[in-house]
Amino acid sequence: MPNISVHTYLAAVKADRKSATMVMLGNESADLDSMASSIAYGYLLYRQSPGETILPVMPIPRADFKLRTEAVYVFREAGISLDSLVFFDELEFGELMNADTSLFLLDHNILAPSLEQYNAKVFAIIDHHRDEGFFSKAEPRIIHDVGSTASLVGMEYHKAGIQIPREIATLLAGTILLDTVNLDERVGRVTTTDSVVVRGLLPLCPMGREEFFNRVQREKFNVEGLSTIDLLRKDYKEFQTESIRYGISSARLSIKQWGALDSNLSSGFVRFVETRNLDILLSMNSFADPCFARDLIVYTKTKEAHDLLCHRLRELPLELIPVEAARQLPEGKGFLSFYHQGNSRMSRKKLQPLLDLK
Ligand SMILES: [Mn+2]
Repeated sequence: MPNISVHTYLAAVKADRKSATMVMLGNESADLDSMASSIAYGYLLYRQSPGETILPVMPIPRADFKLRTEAVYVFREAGISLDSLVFFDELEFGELMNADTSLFLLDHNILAPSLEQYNAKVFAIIDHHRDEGFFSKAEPRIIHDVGSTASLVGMEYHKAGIQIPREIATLLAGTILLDTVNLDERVGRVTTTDSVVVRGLLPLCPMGREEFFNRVQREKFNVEGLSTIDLLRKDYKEFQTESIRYGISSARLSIKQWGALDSNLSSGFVRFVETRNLDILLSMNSFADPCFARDLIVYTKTKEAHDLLCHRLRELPLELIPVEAARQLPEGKGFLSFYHQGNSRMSRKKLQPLLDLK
């Protein structure tokens, strides 16, 4: 089997993207795990079937990539050229999904509402979110509760007996260290799989574990030059129930830092909610103070929804402590509440299924 470099692979598949036979897609928040896992798994499949056109698609517009500051950093360390990548706004996804294409879901196991029409295309899944029970015929269908999808992709290289190139090792290791907070047991995300995989990858990385983690982590929390809207859209997921459209942002700063950065942050919330036509917006804020900590901001359109949701949230094991009195925004603009979240283990991935919004 020829040993094609990652760069050659990405450039070739980009040039040939219109005839892609397999599309690697991460989740809509397009976090580092989604993007790194898509590239890494795409390359593994390409090494196994060099005749196929296996295209990783970055599930965000190219202009939004710069908001993923940790991804900008890890991709640079890995030597992945952004020119060799295909972003969501650079192709017609519907055209890509022709009769012969199969869709591989990385870092999610259910398609975003806007892509549900392609359900029949889903062919394989590698993920670490709660198993939603769909796509039972997917092959492989690997859904394990580990710290990072990147760890599961690393395991696939191992199973296939394919040596991991430096670029891929750097992508995967940077992701796993970030997702598991440097394999910290106290944060409650790391599993044996993550530790075993990352320890195998680190010798191929440009620096040691501590330094790599510290740098990725610093970039993750780098909010320099970002507006409130940028901070909200940086790592954002949207959900639709029968009657409610809601979004959950994962913002990388404390309420206090945010207030210092933007003295009028509530108007940023209102604009964000209005452009997306949301009923509810949660901002789950994570930051280092100096240890990993979380805040939570709750926005709803109506007072009734606000009371109901805040009551529900206080019943969940979030250990919420109000840091400011609930704030009514100008007439008709909604309601905001600010909390410190005592239970820092409660991430969006864990909270969202518990919200039970109807
Ligand atoms: Mn993930």
